[in-house]
Amino acid sequence: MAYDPGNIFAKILRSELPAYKVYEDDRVLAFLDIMPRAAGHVLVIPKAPARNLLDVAAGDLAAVMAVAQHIAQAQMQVFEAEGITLTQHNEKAGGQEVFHLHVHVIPRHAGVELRP
Ligand code: IU
Repeated sequence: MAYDPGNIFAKILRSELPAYKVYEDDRVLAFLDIMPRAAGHVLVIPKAPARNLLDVAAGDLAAVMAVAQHIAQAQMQVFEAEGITLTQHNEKAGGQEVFHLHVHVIPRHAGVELRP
């Protein structure tokens, strides 16, 4: 499937829409999810266009995952998390709603369910 540059995260990358950024480098942006499934829910995205896991360049995927690891380590401290959940959806049938690759990094606490 083709990449649509009109997607919401592409607009955030172009600063056409605001986001609460928590990390940025030349290849990756991380920001708070607007509808967090738990406090501190972060989305990590490549700056290069990629629809999802199926078309992302390997180097961009590696950069995204390295940042996801750093975010997870920070969440363990900042939110006193007891665990971290990563999720990543691909295509509509796979649960994807925004068609720019993103990895959800979600702090978890024992016995606390994710918000819907
Ligand atoms: P999904 O993996 O494509 O299903 O997740 C999309 C996420 O993008 C979802 O958690 C939304 O809350 C989030 N999001 C956002 O952070 N900002 C937005 O403007 C929109 C969606 I639209």
